[in-house]
This record gives sequence, C-alpha cells and structure tokens, in this order.
Amino acid sequence: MRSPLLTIAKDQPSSHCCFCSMQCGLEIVISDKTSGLITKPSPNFPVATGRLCQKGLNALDHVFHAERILEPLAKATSGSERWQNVTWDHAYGDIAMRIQRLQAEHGADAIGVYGGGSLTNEVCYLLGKFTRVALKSKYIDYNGRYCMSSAAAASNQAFGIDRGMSMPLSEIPNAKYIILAGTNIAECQPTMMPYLLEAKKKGAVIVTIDPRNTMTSKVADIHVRLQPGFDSVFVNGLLHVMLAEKLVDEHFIQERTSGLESLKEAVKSFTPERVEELTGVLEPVIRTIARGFAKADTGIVLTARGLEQQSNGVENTLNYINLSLVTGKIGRQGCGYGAVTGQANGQGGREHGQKADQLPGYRSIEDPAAREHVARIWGIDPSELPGKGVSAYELLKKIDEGEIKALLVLGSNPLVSSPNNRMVERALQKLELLVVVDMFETETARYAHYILPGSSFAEAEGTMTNLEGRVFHRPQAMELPGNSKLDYHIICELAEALGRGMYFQYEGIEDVFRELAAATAGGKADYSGITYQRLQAEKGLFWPCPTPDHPGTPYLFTEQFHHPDGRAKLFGIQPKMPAEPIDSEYPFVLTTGRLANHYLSGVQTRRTEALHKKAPVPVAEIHPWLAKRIGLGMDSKIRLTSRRGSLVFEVKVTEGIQPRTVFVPFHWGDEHSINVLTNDALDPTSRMPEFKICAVQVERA
Ligand SMILES: Nc1nc2c(c(=O)[nH]1)N[C@H]1C(S)=C(S)[C@@H](COP(=O)(O)OP(=O)(O)OC[C@H]3O[C@@H](n4cnc5c(=O)[nH]c(N)nc54)[C@H](O)[C@@H]3O)O[C@H]1N2
Ligand SMILES: Nc1nc2c(c(=O)[nH]1)N[C@H]1C(S)=C(S)[C@@H](COP(=O)(O)OP(=O)(O)OC[C@H]3O[C@@H](n4cnc5c(=O)[nH]c(N)nc54)[C@H](O)[C@@H]3O)O[C@H]1N2
Ligand code: SF4
Ligand SMILES: [Mo]
Repeated sequence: MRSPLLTIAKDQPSSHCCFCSMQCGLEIVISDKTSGLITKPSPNFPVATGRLCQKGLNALDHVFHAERILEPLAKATSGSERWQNVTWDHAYGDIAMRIQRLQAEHGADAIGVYGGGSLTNEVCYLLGKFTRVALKSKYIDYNGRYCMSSAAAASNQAFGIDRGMSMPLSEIPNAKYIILAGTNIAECQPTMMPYLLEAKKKGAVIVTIDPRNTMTSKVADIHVRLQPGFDSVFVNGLLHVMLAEKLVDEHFIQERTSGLESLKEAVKSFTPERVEELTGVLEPVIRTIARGFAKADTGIVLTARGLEQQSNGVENTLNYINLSLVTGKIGRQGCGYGAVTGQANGQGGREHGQKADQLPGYRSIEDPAAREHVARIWGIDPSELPGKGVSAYELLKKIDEGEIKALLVLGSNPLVSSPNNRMVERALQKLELLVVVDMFETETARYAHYILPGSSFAEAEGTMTNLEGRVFHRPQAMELPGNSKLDYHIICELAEALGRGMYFQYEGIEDVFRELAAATAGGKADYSGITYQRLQAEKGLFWPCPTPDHPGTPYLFTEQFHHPDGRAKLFGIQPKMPAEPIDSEYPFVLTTGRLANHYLSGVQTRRTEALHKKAPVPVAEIHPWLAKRIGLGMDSKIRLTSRRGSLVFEVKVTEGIQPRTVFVPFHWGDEHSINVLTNDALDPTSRMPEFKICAVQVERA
C-alpha cells in the first residue's frame, strides 16, 4: 500500500469524498486495526461536519484497487482485445496523429469529447477549452446532461439563473413545511439527513412524493406514492387548491413574479376530485398538503431526478417551482427551492464550458459578447470559437450515424449510464479512435483504442462546487500511483501533441483556476472574486462572488430574480403523457434509480468490497399484486422486456411500491444493465433522457 503525501510533517492529509454532491470533508489516517490507510470524517468542513456515509468511509478502496490502471494502455493490434503497455510519448504521438488524420479527412467536428461531473472545476474548464481551442470541434457534452439538465433548464426559465439551491443547507432546519419530490436523500445524500431531522425536531411537516417507500419517506409525515409520470397532474391539484382557497401570497405574486394568468388557466380544471381520479391520491390528502404548505410560515421544496429524468422533466420541475413562488416561500429565511445536485461536482461541472452550448461562467456560446470575452482570455479570435454542439445522447448518436469518428471520454462510463445502451455499444464499435481517461477498464473502455491512467480524487488538487453552490478547495492528499498522471496534465499534454500547447501553459492547477475565474467574470456563475487563498481561509465561498472583497452569495433572490425585469416567471403546465405510456402490450412502468451502497455506473463501488457485498447484483422491486399476477414462485426471478431489450433480474416483493411500477437500480453493466431497456426519448428543452419511465412486460423467468 502506498503512503500518503504529507506536505507538512504531522499534518493529516485531508480531502473530500469523491462521491455525492455533499462533498463531506475527510481525513486519511492509518487504521489501528489493519495499519492500512482509511478515511475518517473531518471536523473542519462546515457542510457535514464529523460525518461520512458508508461510501465516504470506504472511499479509498477503489483508489488502491489492484485493477487500477497504472500505465497507458493501447490495443495490441486493431480489432484485438489485448492491451499492451505503451509510453506516454507513444500514446500522445499516435493519438494526435490519428486525430489530425481524421480531421483532415472529415473536418474538425469529427472529434467529440465526453466529460463528467466528478471532475474538478479546473478539469471541467480545461475540457471545454481543449475541445474548442485544441480540437477546434463543437462537439463536447458530459454526463451531467443525464443528471441536472432538466433542473438547470427549469431554474433558468423560472429564475433566470441556475444554482441548484437558492439557500444554504443550514436554512433547512428553519423550514416549517418541507416537500421532497423524487429525491431519496437518505440514500443519495445521507449526510444531509441531519438537517431534515433537525427541522422535524423543531416541528416541521415533511412530505415525500415517490412511487416507492424509501429510506427518506420513513421520516415523512405524509408519503404520496405516485405512479411515475404523474407529478405535474398532482402539483396542478395542489396549485388548484391554493388558488381556489385563496391561500397564495398575493403580495409576493404581484411584486415579484409574472405569468400568473397562464398558471391559473392551466390548473383550472385540476380539481382535487379529478386529480384523485387521475392519480389515485385521495382528495383530502391533496387538500391537506396544499393547505399545509401554503399556510406554513416557512417552507422548502426540493426536487431531484425522480421527476426531472423524464421527457417532461423541465415542465415537472417548473411546476414544483410554482409551489415556492405562489406561496412566496423563496428568498427569505426558512424558505427556498432546491434541485438536489447529484455528482461530486455536479454544480461546478455545469458552469465552466463542458456543456454543448456553454462557455465558462454559464455563458452562452452563441452570445457574441461572451465569445469575445472568453476568446480574449484564451488568446484566440472569437471567430475561431466553434458554435454549439449537441447533448450527450445526441453526441453518441452522431457516432452511430458516422458523423463523429473519434471520442475522448474523461470521467464517465456512458455505455452503462446512457439510455437504450445497445445503441451506444453499436456506436462505440464504429469509432475509429476511442480514448478513455480513467482509473479502470470500464465497460466503455473495453471498446477503446487507448486507456490513459488518470488521477483519483485523493491525488488531484482543485476546486469543487457542492450542491449549495459553495466553491471549496480540495487539497492533494496522496501521491499519484505508478505511471498515472493528473487529468489536467493529460489534457494539456494532449494539446501540446496537437500543436496547440501554447494555449495550455500553466504553472500549476492554481494557475488554471486563476484563468477560469477571469473567464467567468461578468457571467452568471461569477467566480472572479475567488482565489485559492480565500477558499482556504474562508472554508468555501458561494457564487456569485464577483470581486475580491465580495462575501459570496449564500442566499439568492432576497431582492431580485435574475430575469431582466427582476421577476420570477410562473409557468402554467399542461401535463403531458410520458413518451412511452403503458398499454395492453407493455402494461407496467419501469423506473430506475439508486441504492445507498453503489454509485452511478458502479465502476468505483463495485470494486469496493464492503459496499459490493451488501449489493452484489441488481434486484428488481415489485408489488405483491404484480407478483401474484405473474405467478411468482419462492425462488423465481423475473424477466423484464421493453421495446428495446429483455433481461432477467432477481426480485424483491414489497408492499412499498406503487403496484404497476417496477424499480431497478442502474449501477451494473452487461447482462445486468437496466439501461438496455430504458427509453432514449429526450426532453425537448433539456435533452434529458426519460430514465424514469418506460413501458415493460413483466414475466416469471
Ligand atoms: N448512493 C448513491 N448516492 C448518490 C448517487 C448514487 O448513484 N448512489 N448518485 C448521485 C447522483 S449523480 C445523483 S443525480 C443523485 C440522485 O438522487 P435521487 O434523484 O434522489 O435518486 P434516484 O434514485 O435516481 O431517484 C429518486 C427517486 O425518484 C423516484 N421516482 C421515480 N420516478 C418518479 C416519478 O415519476 N416521480 C417522482 N416524484 N419520483 C419518482 C424513485 O423511486 C427514487 O426513489 O444521487 C447522488 N447520490
Ligand atoms: N437508468 C438510469 N440511468 C442513469 C441514471 C438513472 O437514474 N437511471 N442517472 C444518470 C445520472 S444522474 C448520472 S450523473 C449518470 C452518471 O453516469 P456515469 O457518467 O457513467 O458516471 P460514473 O459511473 O460516475 O462514471 C465516472 C467514471 O469516471 C471515473 N472517474 C471518477 N473520478 C475520476 C477522475 O477524477 N478522473 C478520471 N479521469 N476519471 C474519474 C470513474 O472511474 C468512472 O469510470 O448516469 C445516468 N444514468
Ligand atoms: S454523503 Fe456523499 S459526500 Fe458524504 S460521504 Fe456519503 S457519498 Fe460521500
Ligand atoms: Mo447524476
């Protein structure tokens, strides 16, 4: 086992957990029991002081794993499955030569880049710059498209800005009524639970809305077990009651919002009686929640992927935002709306130019002033900047269609995490060059021509932005193992090999941050007043932070929203059907999501013994009614079949799921990859795939 890098003798190396958006602080120490290195909670990070969940406690396991790739690897011959070690020089030289050849033949846009939300702000920023400046391609997007894109689009439409939460987590205990929709905090952001429990202790009512009983719904006063796809119908019922019974905050609506008429029109026909008929949620329950939330002095609404990962995800999210706006429960104490960000740097990852249509600072790549500003910082002419590309899934489709010939993947495993992943597999096979920068041979990397060994969280210094919008500094805690390199060095050295090195000269990672901060100046996510020194001294700063003496912005919207008129927009939502409604041929709804002990495509947690042994294979959850209907026996498995594929799963029968719904976690690949079945219908605005709903047949296997 390697030893940590102790920069200052006696100091404990400290870091932050690599998994979810809580970004708990941790220290790396020597275990008394095993003498190996382990993590322990850090007392120094204000967000989850002194706490780590099971994933954080085991966060070093994959870092030391025997399968970790420590040398650059190339496929021995074309078509071969065998890897051989190569030198970095050889890898860079050959990759650059192949990229240049493909671009000469097919144009600059023949090369695509696919990034991730676990990476530091600096690496996300460099990936965007690398694509536009070194490759001169328009095709970059990242896994956050599958994650926060609907929430981001909705926040931009309603508020004029997208920061996951409008308030810090410390405000949660001041709320008297909390609505948690499609968010399983107890399993997905476990160290956030104490904030909710504190609110509950102080008398808050908690409502959860989810097709399943979850660890989170256990703490709820009311749990609404909704069939997937009915959120907007249900919320229209709540809004109808609030308007009909004059429970809304007239003054707030008058002074601070626009669009009330369209909202009134949309909810007019959604009487609680009709909503009960459509959703099965009893009328008195609808009235109780509407009255309770509207009449409470303070209240918070939190949403997550449950309702966002749908082809109507933006509209669903807008409707939940309507609840905060019509009741005036935003921009003041104990109030706020939040889309609970998922990945470690899911917030920062969407601000610095990894998204197909964005430049750093949340600027639009189509805005001439933004192009001018960023081009000047990058030292190029604005006319050299490409235009906008396409979303993650569409980028993979362009490979299948033959338009994109080469792909660089850094920080994602799209073969497991994309919907309809048979299409993705076909696309990857068509690539003339696939380069994956990762710690492991992921399912995606099996199709690669090169795997370049990148860095883990413990080895890479940089900044991250947590789910609150708090930017903080993560120091380097460990030495790099073997011949692996920092991701940021790999990007800069590849640029060098492509003859564009002059644009990627940095003295160190802090230098990259300084450029990033300058590039964001004047943008929505303005980091220009942030320095490493301030982050270390102040334990993080909330953006926007536009000047060196600005204190940062923990609370948004206290005075103004970010539309030009300073108002928030209400949107009347006419609920739509899912892209693939159930019918007599495919009569059940498949929904997908997470387990407490695994993370995303499972690359890291399936290699973490303590976690993997608790959940070695995916288990489908079905209701006893459905089990009986298919004649499920004691030890039988079930076969799930959608229009795209058919797989067999182990099964757990539970009263705690909506009877027509089947739930399967998505943390596995190959014959256990539920994304073989999921639908690739995209939300028209956010281009988010419909991970949460597709129609399936269920049989005894
Ligand atoms: N343990 C663990 N923690 C994680 C992750 C992980 O993989 N594992 N991933 C991280 C990431 S990247 C993310 S994005 C977050 C995700 O965090 P969440 O969004 O909380 O997680 P999910 O399990 O995808 O979905 C949440 C819930 O939505 C419900 N749901 C399904 N369909 C619907 C619907 O139509 N309406 C409503 N209201 N609910 C529905 C599901 O039953 C599920 O309980 O978690 C982060 N934290
Ligand atoms: N059916 C279904 N599918 C889903 C979802 C769902 O709810 N249902 N959720 C979607 C969501 S919200 C998300 S966020 C996506 C995520 O899905 P993926 O993008 O596939 O996420 P990960 O499994 O985290 O993949 C990250 C990869 O990067 C590597 N990695 C981690 N840290 C670093 C680093 O610092 N440097 C380098 N070079 N590599 C690193 C890991 O080893 C891993 O291979 O999945 C989506 N897919
Ligand atoms: S709550 Fe999230 S950040 Fe904290 S230890 Fe668990 S997975 Fe890591
Ligand atoms: Mo996510």
